[in-house]
Amino acid sequence: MKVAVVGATGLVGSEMLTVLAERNFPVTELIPVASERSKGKEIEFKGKKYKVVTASEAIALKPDVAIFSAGGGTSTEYAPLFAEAGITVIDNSSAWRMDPTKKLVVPEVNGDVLTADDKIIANPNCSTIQMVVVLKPLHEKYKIKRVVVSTYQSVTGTGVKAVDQLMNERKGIEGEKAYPYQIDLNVIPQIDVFQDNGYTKEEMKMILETNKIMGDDSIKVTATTVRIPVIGGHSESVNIEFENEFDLADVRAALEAQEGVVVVDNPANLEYPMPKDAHGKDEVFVGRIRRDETQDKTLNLWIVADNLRKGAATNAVQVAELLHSKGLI
Ligand code: A2P
Ligand code: 11C
Repeated sequence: MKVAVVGATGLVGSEMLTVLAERNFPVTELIPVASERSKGKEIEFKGKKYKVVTASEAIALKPDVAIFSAGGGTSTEYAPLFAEAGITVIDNSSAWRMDPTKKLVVPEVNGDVLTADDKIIANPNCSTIQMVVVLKPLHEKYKIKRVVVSTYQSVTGTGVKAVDQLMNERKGIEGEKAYPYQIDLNVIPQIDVFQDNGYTKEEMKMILETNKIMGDDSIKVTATTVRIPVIGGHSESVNIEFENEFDLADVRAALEAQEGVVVVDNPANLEYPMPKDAHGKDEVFVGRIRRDETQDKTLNLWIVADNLRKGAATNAVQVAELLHSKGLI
């Protein structure tokens, strides 16, 4: 399989290379793609060195699949050009997610929607992915009516500049700022830009993408997304109201049986998921599973995942694995 990674020099792109190697995706030739600035730079993959090329050059090299994480602008411009050249695109940007003609895929949740006609496939937002993997088995069993989610998101979701801001602030060094405020020793209740309804774009992504992936617009979702001075992953406090009554032991069993989910929930031993433990892992971790005692048929839980892994690179590579196993690439 000839695989192009568009944005290979970026934070998510380099994680994609790690995940492709770790999961032994059958890469016969890697085509690392970045901007004109990085052209010719060498990238090492599985002990071999590959030269970075531009997006136009990559099309001419005819990869079987191209995984994009180079920002919405690059995806909007180049994904259609790759697709027209017969190259299947898996796109990690938000450019195509809500396009009704494009599939938005988390393999464990709705991998069955993929067909041979899908040439540009969208990878959801990180905070959405880790939540829907957990919601899926619970929706099947008890039918979800409403979800109230608050997030605690890692600075890696913003990119290298934000990681540098946090580290510089920690060391007392002046530098470039990714956020309008100090992030170290602080919490910023804004992720992405504000919309007319008072919600941020990140909050609207969690709402709209969840409905699309779950294939059910009747699920009501409300979200507050928050940036915290953490690196290893995103955390989410999630309150879920069901149509039907549940049993806590059955909820736990359903989550334990869910592919891609690991239950870490043992309060007696102070065991619960934390971003420092999720860092570098492909799974979604869930804990603090308990009844909301203020309302019937309602559950509280805590979800943590590495946003650069399952929230981005791992999910994209899993989509590629699924396409490959279905013979679609
Ligand atoms: P470059 O390193 O040459 O700027 P991040 O998300 O960490 O900011 O990374 C963005 C990634 O997208 C980088 O690999 C960057 O390459 C790449 N990129 C930016 N613009 C383009 C473009 N026009 N074509 C291909 N890759 C691009
Ligand atoms: C964050 N969720 O943590 C964002 C990053 O739509 O893929 C990913 C944005 C996206 O800041």
